[in-house]
Amino acid sequence: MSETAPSTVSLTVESGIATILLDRPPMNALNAQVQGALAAAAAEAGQRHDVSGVIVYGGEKVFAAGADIKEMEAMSYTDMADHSRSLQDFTRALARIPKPTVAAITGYALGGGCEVALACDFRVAGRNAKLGQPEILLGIIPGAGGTQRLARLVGPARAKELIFSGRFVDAQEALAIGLVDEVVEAEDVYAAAKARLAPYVDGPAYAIAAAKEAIDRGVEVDLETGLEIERMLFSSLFATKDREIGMRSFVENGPGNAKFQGA
Ligand code: DAK
Repeated sequence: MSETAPSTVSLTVESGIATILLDRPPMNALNAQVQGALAAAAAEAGQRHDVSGVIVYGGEKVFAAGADIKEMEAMSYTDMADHSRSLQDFTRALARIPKPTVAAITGYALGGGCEVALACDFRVAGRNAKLGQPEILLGIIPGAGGTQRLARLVGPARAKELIFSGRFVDAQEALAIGLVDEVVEAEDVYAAAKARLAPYVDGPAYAIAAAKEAIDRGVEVDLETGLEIERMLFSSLFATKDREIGMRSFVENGPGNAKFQGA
């Protein structure tokens, strides 16, 4: 186990799964310090060889109610213009973790909090979850990927309705529109997120990373470019030990029995 320095964001690793825990009561508002610590924790989890998957969790009561409005209120246009690119880095750093990631959502996931969840591969929500992009009620729009990732996940019309209105979506509606992947009792959210990652621990890490990159880069580009990305990543896996192990195991023992090394 290890911990990053700032106490508002901790990184712990157990049995191949890293947990990035947000801990800034009462609402886990994402001030600049939390955003920076979150980006650092994501980078560390992405690099560590003892990590096969990552959970982002805000504890049993709340995921995160968004960027710290009290901090943002004091900012000028030039403050924001100077810092908005580096501010976006916290969701970018999460999205670029080359391993499966899950947002384990209890309570509110609003604004920047919803954007953190959108930057993960999967979202598990408690029945008490409320998700939304209420920035419009503050006279702004989502700034950490919400206009882009929400539209890609639930479609442009639904994303527009949610972002224009700023309304909150409960867990059942979120499941129905594909905003979350699973709904469980709030106290079971963390365990469900772990269960979702368990199949990938001891998996072929480079192949999983290649699949994630091919899909994430592919949805940004035209089909021909996406197919080329896939072709190159596919070929690159022939440099891995796990490709040899996987095919030899199939030939000798049939499908699904390979013991991968993550190499
Ligand atoms: N920031 C600061 N404080 C917050 C907060 C927030 N986002 N959310 C809640 N709090 C504080 C409240 O002010 C209150 O503080 P005290 O009065 O006790 O000092 C305390 O948390 C408890 O909140 P409430 O009393 O309001 O509790 P309720 O249960 O009645 O309501 C609520 C909970 C979450 C529904 C409500 O607090 C609420 O609507 N909060 C604001 C949600 C929101 O609007 N979120 C979006 C924020 S804007 C960017 C990157 C990211 C962003 C922008 C740019 N760049 C890269 C450029 C992101 C923007 C946002 O997320």
